[in-house]
Parts: sequence; structure tokens; C-alpha cells
Amino acid sequence: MSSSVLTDRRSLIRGTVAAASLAAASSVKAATAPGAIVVSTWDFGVAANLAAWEVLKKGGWALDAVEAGARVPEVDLKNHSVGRAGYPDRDGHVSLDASIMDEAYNCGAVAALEHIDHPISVARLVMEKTPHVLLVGEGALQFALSQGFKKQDLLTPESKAAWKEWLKTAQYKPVTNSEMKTYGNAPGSKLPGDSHNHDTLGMLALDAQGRLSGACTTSGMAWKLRGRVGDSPIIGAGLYVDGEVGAATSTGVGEEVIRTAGSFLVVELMRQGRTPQQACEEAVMRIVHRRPEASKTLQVGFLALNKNGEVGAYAIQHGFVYARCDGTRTDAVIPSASFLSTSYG
Ligand code: SD4
Repeated sequence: MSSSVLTDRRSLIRGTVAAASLAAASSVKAATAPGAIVVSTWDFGVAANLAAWEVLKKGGWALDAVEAGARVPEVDLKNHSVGRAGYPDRDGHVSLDASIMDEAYNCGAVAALEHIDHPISVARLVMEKTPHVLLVGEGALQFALSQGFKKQDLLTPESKAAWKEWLKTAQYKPVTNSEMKTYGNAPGSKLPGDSHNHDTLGMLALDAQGRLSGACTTSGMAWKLRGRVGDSPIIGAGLYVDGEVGAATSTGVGEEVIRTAGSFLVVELMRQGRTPQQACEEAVMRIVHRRPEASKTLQVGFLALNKNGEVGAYAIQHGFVYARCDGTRTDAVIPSASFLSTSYG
């Protein structure tokens, strides 16, 4: 069944059914969640999607779905680029960035948050409990503690060992795919996109009532300068949701995404009529055209979902994949098209 048919069905239900029968229709939706879909960056998004799907399949709110999904990699000890077990900055501090946004332009974010393993949930509370959008550093930590989060040491023995290894040379080049290079030097390393080498989680969901939400969570670039903040907690850069149009998220070198207000750009292109795929391609090509030399060695990928449940993805380098979960299949991993046919590094 095409997504436009599904959308039409939703509109029909919304537009023509009286309140009493709407309640009955909701329970039907709860069983089947027609039109609901969740997509996430990278293959580790499969596990995150499954958690989000638990919410979506019951007819739940996309915002609850993306928060539940983002919490999965945040406590995955094998994941060294999100949450607990994230690789630290060059001084050994694990500092986390996250953002969340719903269909009505409500949004919250935290940046350079230390000692808290679920930054996405702190971001949601910034959105819901404060008049602000973004809290950073010590203030973000204070806020989290005031909300009942527990202060923890997030530097796992494995991450600490990797950091100590890096300190032997301490080469710091804020270039592409720090994670890729790190894994590339490690025993048993694999290329980006497989289960041993992954990146920021950006997640976009459309629920059975046609509401869009998004979440983005990361430990950012490994060995970054202390205080460095990437695109992930910047609304419009690493994440943007326009409930009337669509949603977008990004992965890769956050500095390049911030420069182009990347996720906002993707959504705005969709507003102007581009498909999600066209919008992602245009946003990537804008980076490539503005910075042709740098683009040879850096990775940026965009993932987009529109109001009709259509998905697009595009990256500069080969190797970007995304996970997709909907009423027909919950564990799909789909390779993104890319500007370059190979992967740097
Ligand atoms: C950042 N975009 O902090 C994030 C992290 C990432 O490859 O995706 N790194 O810039």
C-alpha cells in the first residue's frame, strides 16, 4: 500500500469521523498503526527503531517513540559514539549532545553534558520544563540532577583504553569520521556502517495520527577539544521537524552541517516541493560545492522523512546506511546513495 494512500486514509479518518467513533478508530489504529514509520541513522538504528516501534505500533506519539528509541544506543556499551561508553574529548571527559523536537516546533537540547547517560531525556525535559531550548555544560548537568538524574562516570574501561592509546600520539585533526579513523586503527576494525563502527543516532518518526518528531544523540567527535559542540544539539543543524512538511537529521562532521543549517535546509527544500531524497541530495551538494576540497575527506549524511511517510537519504562518502521500521518490516537496513562512490580513510 502506498504511503499516500495511508495518508489519505488518515485524513479521511480525521476529517469525517465524529468524536465517538474516532475513539473506536483509534483502537483500530492502535492495533495496526497505519502509516507509522521510524527511520534512524546507521545500522545500530535497528535496535533503536524497535524500541520506538513499541510506542508507534500502539498508536503512541512520535515524540515518545523517538525518545524511547534514542535511549537504546545511549546505554549500549558497545557504542562508542553515543551516550555512555562514548569516546571522550582529548582531555578524557565524555561529553554528550542531544536534541528532540515534536510536530509543533517544541524542542529541547543539551550540549556538552557530562555524567548523565540519557541526554535525550534531559533534552526532552529542557523542552517541557523550562522556557529554554538549549542548556549546556555545567548548567545542563545541574538541571539534570535537579530532575532526578544520577551523576555517573561515563568513561568505560574500554573507552579509557582507547583514549590512552590515542594519547600516545595525540594527533588532533578535527576532520571527518573520527570514529572511522579510530576504528580503522583498532584491531578488528571495520568500515563505517557495520556493528563495530557507528556514529550519531538521528531518528525521525511519523505516528499513526500523522505527527512527526525527531531526536538526535551523540558523544560527538572522538578526541574533540573540550567544550566542542557539534550539530546534533543545534536545532536546524543536526535535527529539524516541521510538522506540516517533514523532518530531517544528520550525521558526520557537525561543523559542516552547522555551516549550512543542514537539517533546516533539507526540511525547507521539502517545503518547496522536493522529495525527501531530492532534498537530502541538494543539501549534501551544497556542502560539496561550497567546500569541494574538504568534501573529499569528510563525511556528512542526511536522512529525511516527509509527512507522507516518504524517506530520503544521501551522504558525501560511501558507507552511510539507515535503519527503517514500519508496519511491514521492522529491521531493514538500507544503504544510502552518496556523492562519492568510495569512502575516505
Ligand atoms: C558531531 N555529527 O558531533 C556529530 C557526530 C557525528 O561523525 O556524527 N560524528 O559532529
